Amino acid sequence: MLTVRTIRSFIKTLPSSRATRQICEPLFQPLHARPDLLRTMSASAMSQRLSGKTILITGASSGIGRSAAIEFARTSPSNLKLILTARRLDTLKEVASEIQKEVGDGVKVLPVKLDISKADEVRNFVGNLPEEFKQVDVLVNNAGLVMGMDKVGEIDEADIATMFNTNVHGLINMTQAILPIYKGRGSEGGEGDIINVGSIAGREGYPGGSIYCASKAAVRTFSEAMRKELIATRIRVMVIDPGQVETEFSVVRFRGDKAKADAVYT
Ligand code: 8X3
Repeated sequence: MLTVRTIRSFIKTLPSSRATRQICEPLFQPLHARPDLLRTMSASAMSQRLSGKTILITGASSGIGRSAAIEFARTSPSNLKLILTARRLDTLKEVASEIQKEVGDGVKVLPVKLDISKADEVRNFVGNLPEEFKQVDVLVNNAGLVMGMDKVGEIDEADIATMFNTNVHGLINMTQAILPIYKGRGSEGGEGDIINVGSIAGREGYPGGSIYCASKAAVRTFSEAMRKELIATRIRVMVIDPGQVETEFSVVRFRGDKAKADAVYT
């Protein structure tokens, strides 16, 4: 039998030239010493696992949502469906054509105008999807926002409603809209992935961020409870808690004041 040991013994019999060493040595390095190889192996495993899947990303017109859409497309460029939602349809269409330009027709992109803070829009969302996009496999609950830096006692009621309606109610409503699809799949109580975008702010509150922090804490505990409810199924619930990421997040927080927003990241 051809084993690593026999190959090694054979290599030892070769004249020890620099060229021989250069070719043979990398073959026997432990995997952790070969990040390039590891990257290639895991990229192709990921690509295989994503192949044929339908991925739904909310808040996909900018920031983390947009980048996630592009990365999914790059990872599985030959057989993937992406449903991208956001309030700005024009921007979504730009993201869609950017993806199509980069990876070609192997990725089918469906841009859908959706304000997840509006319960009725979310309620009608799945029913209005074209048949070929209805079998969602991965839901990325990314849409979320922050308004202002006001301290408790001075926070505008409308801002509280906007943040909770989007970050919490919207995420919960979208999850409830998609779960029946997952539960109807497979023989183990359901199958599918839910990736909720939380925040480091949901783990520790900061002054001027009380409502946003509370909304992200809600995402975290909602997800924890749901994960326990679904533990016996093949429905996986994940939460990602990013820290500061330079996106339109702060521009929205400061109501369009770009200078103030930029100052957050410097
Ligand atoms: C955003 C994190 O710290 O900018 O989710 O509020 S932070």
